[in-house]
Amino acid sequence: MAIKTEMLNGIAVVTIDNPPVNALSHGVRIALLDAVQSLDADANVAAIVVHGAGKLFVGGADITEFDRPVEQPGLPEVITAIERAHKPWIAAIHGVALGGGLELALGCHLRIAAPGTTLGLPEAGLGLIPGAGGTQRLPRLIGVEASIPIVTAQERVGVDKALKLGLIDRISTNELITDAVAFAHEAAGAPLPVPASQRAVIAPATEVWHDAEASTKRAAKGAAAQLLALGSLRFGIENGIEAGLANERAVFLKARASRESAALRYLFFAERAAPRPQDLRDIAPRPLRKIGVVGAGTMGVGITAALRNAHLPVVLVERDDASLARGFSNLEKIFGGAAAKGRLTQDEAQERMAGIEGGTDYRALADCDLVIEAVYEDLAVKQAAFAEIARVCRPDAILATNTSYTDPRQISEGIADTSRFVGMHFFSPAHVMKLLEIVPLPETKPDVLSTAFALARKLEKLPVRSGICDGFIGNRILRRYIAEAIALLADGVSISAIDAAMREFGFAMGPFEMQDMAGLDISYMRREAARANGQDIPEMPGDLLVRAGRKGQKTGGGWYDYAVGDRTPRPSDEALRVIAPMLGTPRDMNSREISARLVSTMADEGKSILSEGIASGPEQIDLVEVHGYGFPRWRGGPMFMASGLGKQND
Ligand code: T1G
Repeated sequence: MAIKTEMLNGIAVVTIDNPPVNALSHGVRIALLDAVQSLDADANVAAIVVHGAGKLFVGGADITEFDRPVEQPGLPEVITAIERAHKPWIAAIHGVALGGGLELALGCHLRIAAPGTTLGLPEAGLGLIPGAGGTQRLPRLIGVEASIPIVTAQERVGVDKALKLGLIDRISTNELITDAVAFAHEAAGAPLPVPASQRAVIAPATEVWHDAEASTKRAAKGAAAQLLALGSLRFGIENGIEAGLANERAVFLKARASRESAALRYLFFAERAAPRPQDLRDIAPRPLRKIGVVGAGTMGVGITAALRNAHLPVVLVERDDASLARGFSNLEKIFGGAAAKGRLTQDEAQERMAGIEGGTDYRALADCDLVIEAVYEDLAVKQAAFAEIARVCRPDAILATNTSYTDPRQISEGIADTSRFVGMHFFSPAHVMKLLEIVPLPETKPDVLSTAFALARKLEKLPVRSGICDGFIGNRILRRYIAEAIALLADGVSISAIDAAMREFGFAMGPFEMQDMAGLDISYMRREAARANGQDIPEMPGDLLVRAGRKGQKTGGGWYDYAVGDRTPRPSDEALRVIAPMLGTPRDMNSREISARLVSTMADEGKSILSEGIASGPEQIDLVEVHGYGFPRWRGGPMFMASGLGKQND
């Protein structure tokens, strides 16, 4: 049953019970509307408390319904019925009240929340706007300026701020339902509060709207929903509640059918499925009590910080004291920085460091359950590290290599039992980036793989399984993307036009700016090593640039020139001179044509990755692109775009 009602001496307590997040599905809406009508007519009912079963109030409308036409009654109808009831409805909120959940609470006459509750309108994150009164009731309850960040930037509000704003009327001090029933008794004996929708609201000065529009546009980076939500809020303030509600619903329904919303809902579900692959759900992971990290360079430090943020004890091993000391100093900077920003208390920062046992003797790894090798990306160095690691670790310890493209089969060659071996490609900075490519060997045991995914969950990472190929999923697509950008140069399109087109598409930077930031010499050295190994790798403009000493930002110039201490890319005559033999006759190409060509190239490589079984589904590739390579989230990813999903609505 989606809701149940029980009587507590004259107060009807309505419990929404629709696991896992009490989403306001069609069944819940029907039951709620029935309850409003029947409880209003029941002479024994003085007031009503509505709350959510389980760990939260209501997580929102039911997103799984959004690919189908709206089934009546819609949420606005339910909320309006509550608001027009003759008896007071009190929302008793705990955990979260999000989206339609907060809108439901706004339709109630009063709101009481348990400590620790957060309230928000995250619809824009799904390419939507609040569609059941959120952009209209909220400003009439807490004012326009306080509403803007909640409606457009998905700002979550805690109970203290909510009380101060007037978003809630009380904070529960004991047991939430007991306090809510007492509150309901008080309300039953008093005149009905003026519903939020009927309250007067002061229109802000015009510059408030202009400033909000400018900042929302900047933050949206090309996505539409945030600005639509702001527009809906403003329309209702300037045209009154009835027109405002009607306009909001119309804008919501259009957004609900948009390609942007289809893309963001696609990612929402893909992100939640990724950490629990179907084929591993019944395979128990091994216990992880202590993790070893070998290498205290950038990656080893980032991985150690991520492990400590998950409260896992770490043994950090380096080859010598100086390198180890550098690693510890960098870890102190990470946690000290988090404490300075208030993300950690000083005690938490100290606890992070206290959980790291440092050493230069591999024998310190002896009782680790899993060891992550994070030494220099060189096959011989990695193999040497594993020779030591395998010698000192327990035979049941899982051995993992952090590698961004080296074949884990080669890295594990010297190990007797490779069934316990797995590749784990962390993205730098490893304590910040959520993406983790997990690369099993053919012989990796299922419970080893299940443990790698369990570790990813514990680190709150987004794990994507990759088969073995050069560059796995992300770097393989990146290499193809860069090659196509260089092909555009040969077609005569300019470096800056290509980068500008990809920024306009929604990337933070274009392919050439990005190479200058990463450094051109890393991929150059890989090409040179492959050439030395007899591979036929054609000359590339990047080779010419590196040989001319133009390695990117770090040398003051690569594809672009950079002034000292300034990362602003400036077109470079010197670079053009160096790569002149590889440039085509200058020609124009419009930015949409440039981005279409580069994104379709990414999708083509993705199709090959799928056909080779390197990735299990297109959504895996899109998760890699969105979470590891800056693909604009509101476009869903190259595979989503190539699929044409949601295209019919644009
Ligand atoms: N609808 C349907 N399913 C949902 C859902 C929702 N709103 N929210 C979560 N799920 C599923 C999710 O797919 C997963 O499924 C399971 O619940 C647990 O999710 C009209 C239009 C509420 C903070 O955007 O932020 O209201 O993988 O792992 O970590 O104006 O879920 O187990 O099969 O995230 O405890 C607005 C989205 C909707 C909130 C709980 N609401 N959800 O976090 O669990 S649009 C949102 C969340 C709307 C109105 C508009 C989180 C959570 P499975 P989980 P969690």
